Amino acid sequence: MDKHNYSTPVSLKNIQVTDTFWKGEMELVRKEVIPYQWDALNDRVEGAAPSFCMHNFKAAGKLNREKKEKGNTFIAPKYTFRGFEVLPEDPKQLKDDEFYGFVFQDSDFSKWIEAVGYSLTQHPDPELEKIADGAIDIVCAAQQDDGYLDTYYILSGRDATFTNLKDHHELYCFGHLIEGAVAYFQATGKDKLLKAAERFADYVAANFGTEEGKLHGYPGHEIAEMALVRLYELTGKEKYLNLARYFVDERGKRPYYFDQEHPEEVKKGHEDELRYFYNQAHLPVRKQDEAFGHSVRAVYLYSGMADVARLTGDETLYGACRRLWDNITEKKMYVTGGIGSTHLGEAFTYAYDLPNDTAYAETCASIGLVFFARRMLEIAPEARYANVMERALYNGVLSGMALDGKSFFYVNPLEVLPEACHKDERKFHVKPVRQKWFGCACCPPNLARLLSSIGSYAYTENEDTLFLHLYMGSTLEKKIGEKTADIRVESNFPWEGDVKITIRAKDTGLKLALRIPDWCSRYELDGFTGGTEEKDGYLYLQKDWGEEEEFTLHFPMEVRMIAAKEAVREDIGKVAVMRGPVVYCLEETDNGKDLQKLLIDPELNVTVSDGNICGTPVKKLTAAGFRQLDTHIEKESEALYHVWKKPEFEKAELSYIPYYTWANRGENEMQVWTRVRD
Ligand code: FUB
Ligand code: ZN
Repeated sequence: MDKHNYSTPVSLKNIQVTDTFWKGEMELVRKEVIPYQWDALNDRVEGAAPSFCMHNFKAAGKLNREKKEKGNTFIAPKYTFRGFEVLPEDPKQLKDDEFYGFVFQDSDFSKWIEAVGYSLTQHPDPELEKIADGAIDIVCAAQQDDGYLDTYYILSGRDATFTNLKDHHELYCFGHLIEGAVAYFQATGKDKLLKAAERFADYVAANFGTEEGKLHGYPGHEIAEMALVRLYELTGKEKYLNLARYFVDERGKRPYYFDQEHPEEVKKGHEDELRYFYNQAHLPVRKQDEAFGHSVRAVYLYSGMADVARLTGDETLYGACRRLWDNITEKKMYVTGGIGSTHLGEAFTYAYDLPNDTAYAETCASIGLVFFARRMLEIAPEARYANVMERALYNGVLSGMALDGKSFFYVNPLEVLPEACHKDERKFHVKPVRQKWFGCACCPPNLARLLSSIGSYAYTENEDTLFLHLYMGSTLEKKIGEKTADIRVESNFPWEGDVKITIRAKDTGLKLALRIPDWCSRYELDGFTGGTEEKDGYLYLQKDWGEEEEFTLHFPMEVRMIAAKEAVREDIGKVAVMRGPVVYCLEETDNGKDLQKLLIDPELNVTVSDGNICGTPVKKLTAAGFRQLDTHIEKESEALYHVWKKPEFEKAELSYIPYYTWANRGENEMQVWTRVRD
């Protein structure tokens, strides 16, 4: 793929994020989320759904010890499942040799340790490191002599290992373990967990592949693909890349591997190509051009495909990634960067099906979209990827966490009527307030690992070029040959559109590629004296740098009314309001009840003001608008229907707040899409 322009994320060790916005999020993760999640993993959070995560590792470690002391006396317990969850008979009396919780509970630890690793690169913290080392000891004690490390099967019987790849998440937990281990090693240089992950990877590599005698399966929930690529990039061991490539290549081939595991699925009579779309295993990946099935699984797979395409130069695979990217972002993505519009299967549906009040838009899915975007950028710096990355980050991702970092959304609707969440079964998945924790707690630790590594999404680099995909205050070091360039970015994104860049890069030949956001119709570059060129939404700057130089970019943050394509039935006649990359919404607290009665003035008469939500500074918007009055029908005032009359309106001021800050002031109505008065 010579025609591409590869780059890789800048190591977090070479970036310090300094701005109030993202540094604030990282500090929340460090001070609130990481300690809170450690308590949650140990089931110490009063009133929160139990995790059982560390319990399971301890139980598996105990079994290991006993096996060594007394020989193998283990009898596999019989578990009672609810879905993929094992519940204790008495939650207050856990048995110290039994597994509880979802089959993928191990991954909660892995995501937590990954977040800890990233956080330590920005803020050394010996106390936290000590807790993390202790947790790693507990996890590693559970590892089997052959390298296997998944507590569900260790505790329920190893003879069943790899017998339900489709549903039981062994390879998902495996992938997360690698991600956590790599991050912790990169942050601390400590390799205990990394070695454990490698031993597990060696075990998986010895068991999977096209060779006779090996299993020809692949993960039911993807992530191992991109994790193995990370392990390969760290260790240089080809076998990990080969395993990632094998998982990508094998997926969806006929006869379906999952048919052997699940003959009952064949008997259900699904047409072949409908059978495994939930797992993106309905077709070989290179033949896929529409995003289907479970949305988190999908974007994790596409991220792994992009990684493999980048490292192997596989153009056909890259072509599939591009088609899938276009399909998602042109047909199946909310204005917030949310994806996966139905709770049934937490999945994508059909083109333009983007209901607002029953939306699923799982936080993890937007996070996965960010992963996919960054990987596409690593192949080719085209601003369309970074634009979506930014959209998802400031909206569908951040909405997943309360402003105090203490509660979380799994589902991110674009319209909420609290009564419906309580009384309408179709909307039970939509919560009107964030939850402390979840039995299936995939989203909170996923947020923690993304937010604490945000710098590696903002910047990628190749030999001589630094790509600025997102603007955030930070300082960076970039090596160019034997020389080092220092770059300082000062910005008050997303509230102000000015970005000041200071460069100390004399004799380095440093080039900069600055993304021009899709939300600004014009921009200005002040104080730069060298050569400039625009390509694929990036402004390339090149010059012989002096000792220290500074210049400024101005991206005007205009307020815009955004309309959806008419094919999106739910949004026709309505607009979402955006300022810069931030999507805004109306909340009942500021606008009264019955938000459906509000209309915005098409002239967009709007003022921007400084405000705060629960102490967090934000820009608020006030737009001229109207409230539709109830139609007055004499004698029939309680009638549900009446003969249509020209509606009447009164003037109203619409108070908008950033979407990601909604539901921080108690339970109330919210809406993103608002009607426009003709
Ligand atoms: O299956 C593991 C995780 O739980 C998925 O990634 C989430 O969507 C949730 O289903
Ligand atoms: Zn999730």
